[in-house]
Amino acid sequence: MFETCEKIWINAQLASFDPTHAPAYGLLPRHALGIKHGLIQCMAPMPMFEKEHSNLNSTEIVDTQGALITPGLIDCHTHLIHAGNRAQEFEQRLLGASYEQIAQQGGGILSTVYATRKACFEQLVELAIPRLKALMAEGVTTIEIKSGYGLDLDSELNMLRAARELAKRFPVRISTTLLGAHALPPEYKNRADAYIDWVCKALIPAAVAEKLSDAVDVFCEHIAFSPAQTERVLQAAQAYGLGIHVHAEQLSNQHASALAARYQAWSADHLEWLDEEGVHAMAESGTVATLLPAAFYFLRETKLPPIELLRRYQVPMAVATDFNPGTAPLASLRLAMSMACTLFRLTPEEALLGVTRHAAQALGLQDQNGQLREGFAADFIVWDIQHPAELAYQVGINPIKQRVFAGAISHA
Ligand code: DI6
Ligand code: FE
Repeated sequence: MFETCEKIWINAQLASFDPTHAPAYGLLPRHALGIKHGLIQCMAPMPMFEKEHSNLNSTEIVDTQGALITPGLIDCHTHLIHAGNRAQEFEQRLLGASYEQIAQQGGGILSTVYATRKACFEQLVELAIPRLKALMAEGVTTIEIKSGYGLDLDSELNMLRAARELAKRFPVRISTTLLGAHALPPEYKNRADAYIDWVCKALIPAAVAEKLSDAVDVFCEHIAFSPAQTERVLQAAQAYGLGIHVHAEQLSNQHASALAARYQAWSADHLEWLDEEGVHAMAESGTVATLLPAAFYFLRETKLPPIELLRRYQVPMAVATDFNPGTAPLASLRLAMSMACTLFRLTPEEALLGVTRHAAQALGLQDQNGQLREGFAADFIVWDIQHPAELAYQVGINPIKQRVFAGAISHA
């Protein structure tokens, strides 16, 4: 079993998140984990490893001395690529303006659009690097990145190209999402249907032709796009075989989650205003509920997503940063996990599932990421902690011993 591995981590506690292992967190005490060709090749209890040990003289062995290993963390909803920042808007909101008021007056998302359109490809990449490094440093190995601050052909495609470029320059997996329907660009003022037409007939095909997007997203909201407009984008996404995410039920109940479920969306995201019908529809379609507690926190929202209903219907819950310059200037998935626990009352196990197995499912990667399992990607973190709950509990301490991406140690 172990003799063909390139490298073996031994004396580890594995928080596998594999649902076939019964105990909480899929915990496997005192195990060895071997990798080959960037994949997990073998996982077995230490006595089994010890039996084979004498035949392993050329294999590299890392003694973790009882450390905990989890899958690499997955941030399944970010707007990592953009220019500019909105600190002044943060200030305006604290002086009493609402997010909707600022958006209706032409600020909000559009102010980031103006800044992003001015930036060239290389600037977009450079601006994203510190954000990416912050996430990677705390154990993130897969990140979803959306467009949506370009809203014209060149700027949208440039955002996606910049996102793809990050995966070439850094040891990280990037899943890209075309969010052309994020806001109405000024050129299309009062012509939202014409803009949606253009998104479906020009923007999506162009992104597909360059293989720039893995999925499509829409901001379905009274300040953005209607359910009917959202549905047209989902139809186009489906026709091109792309994954689907929807920004749903963030500020009001538009029944966007049920709509997303009708299109077998990978995820519906935010969900503060989600109702039982929507939860039921998501359960039926296997759509992941991606919770974004940082946006809730920064907007000082009070309406909580229906966690109890999501549990009752067994809808998988993911947790992400939503890193963006408006509602979630937060480059810490660990803090998002803590917020999911303290603000939304997820258990630490739910929060961790939300950044591993369920986050992988939200990106259509459930067969290769988000679990420690033979045949899955060798993306994992060796932590200097005793119990996985510590990762949701403690903030501001980074207990990473090793970050392993596709089998290679990339941070020690
Ligand atoms: N909902 C959000 O929270 C972000 N996008 C969205 O549709 C906010 C984006 C921004 O304000 O820049
Ligand atoms: Fe978002």
